[in-house]
Amino acid sequence: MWSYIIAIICVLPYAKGETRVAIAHLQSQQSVTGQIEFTESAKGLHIQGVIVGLPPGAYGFHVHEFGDVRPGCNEAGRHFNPEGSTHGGRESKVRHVGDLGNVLFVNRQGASATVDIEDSILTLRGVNNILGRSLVLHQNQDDLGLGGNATSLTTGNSGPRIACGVIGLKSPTEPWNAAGSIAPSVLLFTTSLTLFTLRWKLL
Ligand SMILES: [Cu+2]
Repeated sequence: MWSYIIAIICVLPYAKGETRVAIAHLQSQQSVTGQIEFTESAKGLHIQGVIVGLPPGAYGFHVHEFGDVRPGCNEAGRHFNPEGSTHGGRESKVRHVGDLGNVLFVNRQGASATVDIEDSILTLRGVNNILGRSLVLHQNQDDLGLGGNATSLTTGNSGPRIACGVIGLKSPTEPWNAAGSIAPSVLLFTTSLTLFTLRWKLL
C-alpha cells in the first residue's frame, strides 16, 4: 500500500503534461521576415505571429517536411504529409497535415500579415509533431486544392518559396536542464531503493 503511494508521489511530476511552445523565425533572401509561435491549446495548436515585407495579398503558408532552411528554402522538402493525403486548405476535410492555407498581407502602415489561427491537426508531439520541420511562405496564393489541375492537388499552385524557418522548441525547459530538478535516472533509482526498503520493513 505505502509503496504504491510513494511511487505515485515520485512519478507524478513527470506524468503531468506541460504545455509546449514552439517558434519559427521566417527569413528570406528578400526583405521578408516574421516570427510565429505555436502554443498547445485545448483546441490543438494556437499559431500566432506577424510577418512583414510583402505587398498586400494572400500567400501560401505551409509546414514542410524538413528543417533544412538553406537560402531558397528548396531543401525543406514537400508539405508535411504523414498520411499521404492530397493537398487542401486548413479547413478542408482532406488536406496535408502541413496545409495552413494562406496568410493575408494588408496595408496597415506598410504591409504586414497577422497570423492568429487555431489548428486541430498540427501537434508538438506524436505522429503530427511539427518540431524540427519548417514553416514556409510562398510567392503566390494557395488555391487550396481547388485549382482544377494536378499541381493544385500537391502544392496549391502557390509558387516559389520566398521565406522559411525551422520550427524549434521554445519551452518548457527539459528536466535535465532545469535548475534544482532531478534527472529521471536518479528518480528511478531513488524510487526503486525506497520500494525495496519498504518491502523489507513491511515483511
Ligand atoms: Cu509550401
